[in-house]
Amino acid sequence: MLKITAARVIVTCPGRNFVTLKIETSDGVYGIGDATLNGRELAVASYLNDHVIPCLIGRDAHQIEDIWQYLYKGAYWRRGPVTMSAIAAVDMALWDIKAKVANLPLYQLLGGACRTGVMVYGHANGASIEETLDNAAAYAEQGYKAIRLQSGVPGLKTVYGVSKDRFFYEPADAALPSESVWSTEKYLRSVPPLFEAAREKLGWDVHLLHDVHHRLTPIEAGRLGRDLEPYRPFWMEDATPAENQANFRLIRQHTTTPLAVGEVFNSIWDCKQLIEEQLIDYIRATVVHAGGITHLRRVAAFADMHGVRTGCHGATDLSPICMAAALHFDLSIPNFGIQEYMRHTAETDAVFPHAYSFEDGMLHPGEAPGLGVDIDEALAAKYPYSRAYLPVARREDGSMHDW
Ligand code: KDG
Ligand code: MG
Repeated sequence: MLKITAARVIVTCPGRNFVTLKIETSDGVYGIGDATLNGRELAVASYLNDHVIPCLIGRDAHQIEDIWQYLYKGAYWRRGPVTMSAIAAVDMALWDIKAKVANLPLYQLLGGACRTGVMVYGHANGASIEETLDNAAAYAEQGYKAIRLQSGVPGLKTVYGVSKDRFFYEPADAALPSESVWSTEKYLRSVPPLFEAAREKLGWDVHLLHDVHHRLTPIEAGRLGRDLEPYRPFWMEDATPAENQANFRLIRQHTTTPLAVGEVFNSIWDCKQLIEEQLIDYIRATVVHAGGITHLRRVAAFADMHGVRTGCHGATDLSPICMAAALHFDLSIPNFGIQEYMRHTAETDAVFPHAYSFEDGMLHPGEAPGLGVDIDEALAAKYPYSRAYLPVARREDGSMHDW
């Protein structure tokens, strides 16, 4: 038995907040897991400290599935982002430990590599179409095979997905949520010209993606998807809020643009109908918010039966630990589609030294045993938690809009 002897939560803010769980074992091997839930970080830290860690001490670190079931079924209160992020952190740390004990990179324990690397997409954005496409051209020059395009909307001061920096994007930018004004009409007019200009400038050999960020109704999303069809986007993401999974039937009836959804999902039950009825093409649930590697593998296997591929969320609020976990997962499953890759800042990379690397539009998790990522606790301690929230959106008449 490999006994769990200690576990602790490390909260750090090297440019943005991250929550990390570190689990130690009787033979000295430790594992780490990401528990970051953007804007609700301390809720997960408390869930782990106050309710999970006391139940872990003394258990066998090798019993990953049993511990997952124990934390999921045993708590009585199932699902939800706080619970599932906490379970995910435990799960990642335990897989890290198991692979370190085996002296293998984690993907080998997950069945070995199905591909040579993981195709990623980068984020190009700008205040205008021209600026966005200059940015996209810079990504293409760096070897990216897939690029997400978000552009400022004429008539709106700020828009989701458009940052101040060319290569770093951090949407949680204020100690209390800032307010932005939203107009669906203005937005819908702005996206097709962006994609038309993108194909003219970038050609047809690069995948182009777009994130709607839940801002449209199903019929509006159907119209946008249809308008984008001539430019063959790789996907239209989060077209409409997905609490009501049946909403996607309406979008599907109106467009052949591939649909991706699920970065806010935390359970297979959030996407059961979407996958079963083949209402989507890519499932975006990710390791940290969807119950860890153990649960995400279940989601991927179910998706594979229905012709749905993965496209894991990979924004800056998912720590390098989650990125490493996602890459091992991506490399090992048959129905991988694409992986989002928003680069972290140099400060974040220094706190989380990692073995994964980017080359020619692809990421590879590297060959270090375990997840191949560590946390420099002394450095992490120099960056105390600093509350930061995503902005909220209101329509031009002042009413709240979907994020
Ligand atoms: O925490 C929220 C961000 O991760 C999200 O706004 C980023 O939509 C996003 C994306 O696709 O990366
Ligand atoms: Mg998104």
